[in-house]
Amino acid sequence: MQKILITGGAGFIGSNFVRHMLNEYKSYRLIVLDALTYAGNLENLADVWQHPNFIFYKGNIGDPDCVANVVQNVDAIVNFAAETHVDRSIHGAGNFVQTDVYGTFTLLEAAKKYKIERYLQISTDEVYGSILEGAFQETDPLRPSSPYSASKASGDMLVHSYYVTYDLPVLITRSSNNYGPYQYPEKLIPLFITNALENKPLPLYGDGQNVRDWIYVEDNCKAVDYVLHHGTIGEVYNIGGGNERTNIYITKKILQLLDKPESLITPVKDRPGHDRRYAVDCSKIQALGWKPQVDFEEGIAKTVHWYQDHPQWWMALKAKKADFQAFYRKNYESS
Ligand code: NAD
Ligand code: TDX
Repeated sequence: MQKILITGGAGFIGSNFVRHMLNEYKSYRLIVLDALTYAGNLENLADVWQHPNFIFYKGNIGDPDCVANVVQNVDAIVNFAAETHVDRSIHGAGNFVQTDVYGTFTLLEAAKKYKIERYLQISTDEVYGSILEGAFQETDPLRPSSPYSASKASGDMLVHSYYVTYDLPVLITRSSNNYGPYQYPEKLIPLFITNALENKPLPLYGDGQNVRDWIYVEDNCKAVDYVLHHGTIGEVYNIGGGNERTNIYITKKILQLLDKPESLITPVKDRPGHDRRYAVDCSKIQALGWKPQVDFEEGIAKTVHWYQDHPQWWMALKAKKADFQAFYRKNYESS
């Protein structure tokens, strides 16, 4: 496995994964295919752009000709490309079905035709739905709540079907909430850090008691690398950070790290279908030898500092009317 296609490599986790792989494997060639939607940003790849083992193609994973052109020259595919924001899926699910389901299908067809050595689908803990106590195992049924998680679950099922029907060498990872550098400032942690830096309200949904398990993005990248190289074909691997926190805890932590007042916290109408808690049992990947290394208190402090140190990166994104401001108004100011 020398040439790896990374779809969605201009997004948050994908760009961190590219950096991780170039550092880790000196002989691999990494080919990024990314449609550069509002969430894709070439600035995320600026430091690897000139790397001799890196190539970028702009293109849509739902375009069969474009996908075939790229896939015929690679050994493995890691599919990060997706529409990823739950709130956007609530306002309109079409792009989610198009990319997370049809785009996955297009990649699978090309992987089958060109006899790819490994196809790794990046999925999410959200496909299992909410769990009030305990943690989901990989064999548990999928009960997605949002159009986003339903699209991701559909992608997972297609991937599994290509393994069963065509013997395609697939793997799936389902990780919990990532945080860290280069996350688009619509997600909880970067939105709240950047709003606080701008002395703007932090719009907290509902009672703020929803729980997520946070994983530092580099820990997830190492886990994906681990599964790509050591996972058993046909299997699913949960990836969690072991850091369950309520949203109100995270909000107060960010304000404390930035020395900003709690009066910025602004309760807003709850997200429709808001999952109360996510939790995944990670014993399967831990048995392979992976475990998360970044403790939440350390990771959140590093993340806050990164956003403090890169105002030009996030201010440019938040200044875009069509991509950021129009969605922000629709999602928050109508509530
Ligand atoms: P992101 O929104 O930051 O990036 C997504 C990337 O995919 C962008 O670069 C975008 O341009 C690209 N893209 C979107 N549609 C495309 C298309 N049709 N063709 C080609 N490229 C396209 O997302 P992220 O947070 O980095 O998530 C990456 C993957 O990890 C997704 O599959 C997501 O479901 C999964 N995931 C994310 C998290 C999280 O907390 N962020 C947790 C679990 C799983
Ligand atoms: O403004 C907000 N206010 C708020 O209270 C936002 C954006 C979020 N929240 C809450 C909703 C969730 O309980 O914070 C929590 C985290 O929200 P998001 O950052 O939107 O993440 P989540 O909905 O948990 O989904 C994320 O994790 C799993 C990613 O967006 C997905 O791509 C991933 O699959």
